[in-house]
Amino acid sequence: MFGLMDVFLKNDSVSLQKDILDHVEYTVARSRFSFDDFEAYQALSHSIRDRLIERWHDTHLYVKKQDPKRVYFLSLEFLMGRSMTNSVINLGIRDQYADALNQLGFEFEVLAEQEGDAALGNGGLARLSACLMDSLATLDYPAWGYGLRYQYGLFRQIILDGFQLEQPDYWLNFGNPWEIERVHVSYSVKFYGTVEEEDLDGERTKVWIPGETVEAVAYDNPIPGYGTRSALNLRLWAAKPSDKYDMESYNTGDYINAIMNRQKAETISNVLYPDDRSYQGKELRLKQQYFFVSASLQDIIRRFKDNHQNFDELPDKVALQINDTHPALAIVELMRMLLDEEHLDWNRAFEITCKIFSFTTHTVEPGGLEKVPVDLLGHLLPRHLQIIYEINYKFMEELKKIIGQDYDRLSRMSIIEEGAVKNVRVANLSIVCSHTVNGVSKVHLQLLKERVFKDFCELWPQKFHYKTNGVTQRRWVVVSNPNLCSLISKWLGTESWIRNVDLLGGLRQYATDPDLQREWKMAKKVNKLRLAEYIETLSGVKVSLDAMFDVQVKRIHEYKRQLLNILGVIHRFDCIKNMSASDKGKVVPRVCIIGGKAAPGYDIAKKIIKLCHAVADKINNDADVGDLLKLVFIPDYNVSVAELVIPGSDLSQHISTAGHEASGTGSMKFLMNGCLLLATADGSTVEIMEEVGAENMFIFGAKLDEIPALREKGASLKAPLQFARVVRMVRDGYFGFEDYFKSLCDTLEEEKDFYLLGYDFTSYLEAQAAADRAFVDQEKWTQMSILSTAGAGKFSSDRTIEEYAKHTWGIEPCKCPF
Ligand code: 26M
Repeated sequence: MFGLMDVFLKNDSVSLQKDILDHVEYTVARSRFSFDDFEAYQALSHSIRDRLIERWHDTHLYVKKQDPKRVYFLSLEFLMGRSMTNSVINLGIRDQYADALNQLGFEFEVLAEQEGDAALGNGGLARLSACLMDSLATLDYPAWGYGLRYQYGLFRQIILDGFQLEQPDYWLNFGNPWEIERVHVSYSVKFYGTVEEEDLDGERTKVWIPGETVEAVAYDNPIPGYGTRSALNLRLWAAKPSDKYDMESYNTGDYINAIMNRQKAETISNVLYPDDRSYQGKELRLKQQYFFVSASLQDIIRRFKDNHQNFDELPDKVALQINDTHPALAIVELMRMLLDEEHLDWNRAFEITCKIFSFTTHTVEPGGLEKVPVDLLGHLLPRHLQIIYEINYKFMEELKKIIGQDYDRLSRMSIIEEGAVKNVRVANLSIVCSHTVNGVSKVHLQLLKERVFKDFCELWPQKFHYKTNGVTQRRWVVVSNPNLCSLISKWLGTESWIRNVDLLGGLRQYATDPDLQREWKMAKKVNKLRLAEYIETLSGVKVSLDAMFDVQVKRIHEYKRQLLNILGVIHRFDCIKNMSASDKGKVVPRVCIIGGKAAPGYDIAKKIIKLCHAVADKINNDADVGDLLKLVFIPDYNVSVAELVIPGSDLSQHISTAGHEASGTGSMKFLMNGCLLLATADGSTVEIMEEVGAENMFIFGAKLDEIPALREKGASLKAPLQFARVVRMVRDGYFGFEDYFKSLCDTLEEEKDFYLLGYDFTSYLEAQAAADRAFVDQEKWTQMSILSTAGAGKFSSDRTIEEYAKHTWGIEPCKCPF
């Protein structure tokens, strides 16, 4: 007889070595006596994957038996980054693997660099999904993630002569050992066609006769929790041609064309759309959304039906979270399944649906909300459009009873937008059919109430909440900053903070301890060295480790104000150029680092990238300036680049115009890594100030409640002379490309300066000067740095998930006992 422990894979160094060599020979099919780093990475990842699968099976069997209520997290985007280091850390076998590899003559860190970066998402929303999955697994919640398996992830950013070029990210080129293809888990997804009425047992029912069928095949990605055997599943769907329905085309004899047509099916999951409003209303995007939603719901309902017959129990077993409006068709699809396939009556179907769905919005501007042209939706999904109209009709009738004949308000709240082009307002649909709607920070909820969803918040105040975003300390400290990680554990006397991040607060008492300060500075230095080497290889710019590393990395957007940062750098450059030699001695040396992608069609954002390069060219080659100021652009910012950049930063900037960043999560990663924040009181920064204390940050800029009046004043707001001067330098061609930068400079004209760069410039420079003064006093700086990490506890996604679980989903942990 086997004992239970004997059936598990062994994790001692000798077993791991054998295991890796077996995978070299049988999985990678190379000789165990001769294989290179990449082959070693492949073998290693398969060995790790085996251990993931083991836990994942155990979790599934156990959860299936317990049959608790589960949450299904639906998102069109997940930014997972690399999996290998995260997996061995969460499995708790990193040291054993490092050891085994050393014996074989390899180094774990070197092999980890072989892995590509899974970038199936754009930015904040997508990385949040990944962090939430890590927390769900770590906290043993019964949960699944659902998404799309794009063959092309977010474009790779290449910089040529300072201009951004986009290149396809065919990330599956070298295989993906972290996924398991499930050819037998597949569902038919239907599109187009017509709706007809049929008699069913004497009742008239609607029947959708679809015109196209595509197969959705599951690819499973195990998500291991930390310090637990739980491993969750992230199921991503890929589109494949359907064999079932194209008999006819074969029979017509047009064999070649029939084959060619099959290829079209695969385009559905081919490419991730870059975040860009101009892609709204595109048929393929809508097809992606429905494809994803339909496959996921078929899977979820099949699982429910395994051991339940009565759909009234569905809300006790299933919670569906929709990540922004992108998966909102899930609501309509569930209605369709309950009505047309399960034959529930309307009221019962609608009541069940509303108990299941909850909706997170990540948007701050009413104009940014998703719309789908009615014609497009009716063409692609005729039955769904009928259901949407019916939901809206009933909603409007109810609403009239409550608010009377206020037609302006009724038309604002309608799910259908009337006009030259009729649109479905996807957010309105999501609000009407969800039991809970949440924003992603405290001020975001305020914006929802005052601006984005004013009418709905007044109608259903109890429906609206906020869940402040968080990030996982496993990825953002333990994986990416091992030096700081061991330092924290040493001083707290425990590693428990990795699962219970509130313990970080325990660092406060040592913030002025000279020993901790020394070790803290040393850890930062090592990380800065790593970053400096990276910068030098990328751009050839040598940077001094004594300089303050000042970093702004995030998607390029006008509201995020990378331009304010660059103008600040120009100002600093200008000051240094005009300084006496003795004053120069007092300048705090800076390395200004900017990185991020611009959406391919976002012209102004692309000009900001070019400006950054043009300014960098000038500054970095100026002998008067030398090491006092450097500007570098880090190309192709993604999760793995973030893992390198964030730990090596001294200062980080989060400088959106107040009221424009729903939350912001980058700031939280920097905070955990002991970087000081230079920020506006926007999004989650407001809550960071509550935790860390504004005295330990550099806060500047117009406040949220001042913005409307400032915009009103418009042209009468005089931007400071310093601002006019730096803008002039760009305009007059001091950095070249005069014509090209003209439209960028035009956005800063007084009456057009929507994001208030001119107004905020003075206080921005003051905040920068305060950062300089603080940096001179290294003891003070290090203390602030320690206090930043100590105050980061609230911003763990573990806290976020606990809040969702308790208040939104009503789910309990379900922990496998062995
Ligand atoms: C739109 C149209 C076509 C294709 C893609 C899109 C699209 C994709 C992603 C639009 C928006 C997308 O993401 C928005 C986003 O990332 N929002 C950010 O969400 C973070 C997590 O809540 C917040 O911290 C940020 O403040 C918010 O900007």
